[in-house]
Amino acid sequence: MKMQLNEQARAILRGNDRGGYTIPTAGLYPYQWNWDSAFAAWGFSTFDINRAWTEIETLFKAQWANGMAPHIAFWQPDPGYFPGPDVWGTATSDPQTSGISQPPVAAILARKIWDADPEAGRPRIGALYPKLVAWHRWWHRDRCASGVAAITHPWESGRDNCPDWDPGMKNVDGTNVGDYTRRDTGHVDASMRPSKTDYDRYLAILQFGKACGWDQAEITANGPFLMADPAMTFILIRAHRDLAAIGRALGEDVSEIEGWAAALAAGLPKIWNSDLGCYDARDLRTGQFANIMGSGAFLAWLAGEVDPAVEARLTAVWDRVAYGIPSADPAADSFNPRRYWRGPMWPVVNSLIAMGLIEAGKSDLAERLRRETAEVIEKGGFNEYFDPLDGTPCGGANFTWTAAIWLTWAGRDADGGT
Ligand code: 9WN
Repeated sequence: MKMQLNEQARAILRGNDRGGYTIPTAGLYPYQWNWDSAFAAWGFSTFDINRAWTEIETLFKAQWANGMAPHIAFWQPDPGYFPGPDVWGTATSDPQTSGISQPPVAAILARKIWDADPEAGRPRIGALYPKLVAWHRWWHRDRCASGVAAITHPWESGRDNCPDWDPGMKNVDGTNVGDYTRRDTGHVDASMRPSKTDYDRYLAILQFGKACGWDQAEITANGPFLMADPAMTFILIRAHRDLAAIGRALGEDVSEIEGWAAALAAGLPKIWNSDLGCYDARDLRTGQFANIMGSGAFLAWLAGEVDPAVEARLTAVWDRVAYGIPSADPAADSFNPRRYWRGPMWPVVNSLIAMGLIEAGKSDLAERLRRETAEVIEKGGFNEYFDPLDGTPCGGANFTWTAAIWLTWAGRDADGGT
């Protein structure tokens, strides 16, 4: 069965390959998405290292002059997705892109890909390095002024519909966005997707960015939504550290990157929610915390920021489900086990949490997470995400990042073998 699933996972990556970039899944997501592509590259690295590097190189062909690597690159027209390039209306042309970014996992995974074949990777990482540095500098300058990493749109977080964003979203006026036709609910059941009110607000935030010509200073100062994201902060701390390690190995001066990582780590008290006893999302306009434990808080391991008391609280949340890690605490009123990001478990997020667990020496927890993730895939297939209570596969099928993390992590034996 293992060999068959390995084969199937490779076939999904090949099948979603559109020539230099990989779509997340046909129909629902027909373009190149930023963090999906980094995971795709990691998956390809298990059987085609050249194709792995190409994936990241293609992503960075869409990089903006200000350093931002956009969340979507619209390489070819596709009427099956909304909002498409014209709705975003950015100044980019080849390719057109969205106007926000997504979690910067590229440096974390590029380092792993380089480790897999140092000789083949040397020229590829050498050429990518300045682009990664420019993107990380953009994060530091345009998203981290508060001390921690902020997002200007829920889609920027990658965990789009989490209850984490509810405090910020409730203050976004979505009543004047005009008529539009959603496409997502034509591909998957509406009960698994965000509500119409959410979509109106997503569009209102987008329209603000478009109206100011995607002026980053204007968006962060006056945009309708600005929230501190613990997950983004942990990912970025870890990504800065990995980028610094890459730079060091290339003989570069990495003091600027080390400074970014240290500044973020020093900023963490800003998102410490003492009532909840863990790091939490926070509305930077009002100061309000989201008061929710979920996969974002679990990513603290990735940055080495979990003490025993926090670990106990996090594992209590995990113990409330059969298949971890839930994107939101099942004890919270907002919990919904199947609606996108409001409770389901995402194998791809689990893979990042496990990376942190392994480095923290928590191999038993890491192995539990790997087994639970492998089990839902073995039973349900390579879906976008899963119900954490009963393991039901949800969202899109034949999903690139689920196939990728099967090959790199979930489908491997505890000792890392295939
Ligand atoms: C908006 C592609 C992307 C993921 C995100 C996930 C979902 C898009 C959408 O799909 O977001 O970016 O239209 O719902 O939330 O994490 O990158 O897989």
